[in-house]
Amino acid sequence: MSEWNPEIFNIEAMPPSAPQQKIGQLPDDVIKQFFIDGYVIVENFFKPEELDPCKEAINDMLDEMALQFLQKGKIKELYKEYGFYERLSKIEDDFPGANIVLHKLGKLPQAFKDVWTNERLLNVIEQLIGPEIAGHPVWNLRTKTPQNEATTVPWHQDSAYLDNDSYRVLQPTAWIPLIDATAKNGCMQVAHRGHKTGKVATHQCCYGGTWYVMLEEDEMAKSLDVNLESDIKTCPIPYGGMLLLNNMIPHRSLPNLSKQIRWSLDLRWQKPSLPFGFHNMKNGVLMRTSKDPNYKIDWNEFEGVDRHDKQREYVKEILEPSSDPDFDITIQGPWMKKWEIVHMNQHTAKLTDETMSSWHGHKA
Ligand SMILES: O=C(O)CCC(=O)C(=O)O
Ligand SMILES: [Fe+2]
Repeated sequence: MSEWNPEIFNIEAMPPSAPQQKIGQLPDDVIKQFFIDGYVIVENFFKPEELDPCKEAINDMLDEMALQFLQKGKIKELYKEYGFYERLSKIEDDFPGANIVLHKLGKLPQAFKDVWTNERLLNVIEQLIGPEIAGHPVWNLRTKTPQNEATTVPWHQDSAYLDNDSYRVLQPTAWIPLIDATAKNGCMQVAHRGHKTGKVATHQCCYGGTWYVMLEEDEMAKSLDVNLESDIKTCPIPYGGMLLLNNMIPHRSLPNLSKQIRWSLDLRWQKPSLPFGFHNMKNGVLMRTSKDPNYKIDWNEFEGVDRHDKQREYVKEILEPSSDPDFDITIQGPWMKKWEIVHMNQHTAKLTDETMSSWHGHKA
């Protein structure tokens, strides 16, 4: 099988529509848009009572984290009165790595599970990948604080973070903001139809002072046939809506120029029988199967594996032990072995020239 499989990501991959629509399912033309354009915006999908618990869960995490930071002398006060949209920024003013600590927590509160396995949402995912559905090990809570390079994600295709097995697996993402996401507070941009070749273009590592891989615009134009003038689409999403992304679509998030935090969740799914592409470090979690209509999700194995620990282990031969492991504010992972390192920074600091040249002699 070749590395490039457009038919896995394009309209040929659309499952036949079922004779009867299930609750929450979207009209065929919306599903078609996902396969033809590589993304689709769905407004008014979630009720406030479905998303509000995520905000409460995050507030609880912030409470716990602030207390720990205060006890360790990292912050001056708890800043509780600042609330969901500003508190983390205040914490970061005292301790700039706070957003990274939170991003890495990897804690999956019940409220996030409830959204990820929401019946209407899984019914939509069924329209994209069919009735066998697993949650993908890579999911994120994004803590996009204002004016913060660390949370401004550059152009990339999600498969650039995964191993090459993922190049032949459709892995749709739901990007779900916990605030009205706008161009000003850093909503997403996509490269319209940039998934059509089914290719993963050459990425580089790492963007500015971050751990993110990046896809240069020239490369995106050349390899993925993206017209940089007409294909870049900004995707504002009001609270309650979501952006469904095909895993081959190039996307980025704009800088947050507002005063509030643009929180979001990104959740992924795929067929459970196919490789997850996460460098054999963590499997997905079965969420739905046509073989058992009463199937109950078992989270034990999934929750037993800390993705960020595994990612660090993968590159451990070149990492020095952290001096402050509770509050390590660097992120490393396999993608740093996969792409050329063009910027060194605190996340890549321990990757020596020698190690890098031996890795890139045998590119993944
Ligand atoms: O939320 C962001 O800023 C980036 C999200 C992203 O890259 C993704 O959901 O795959
Ligand atoms: Fe992404």
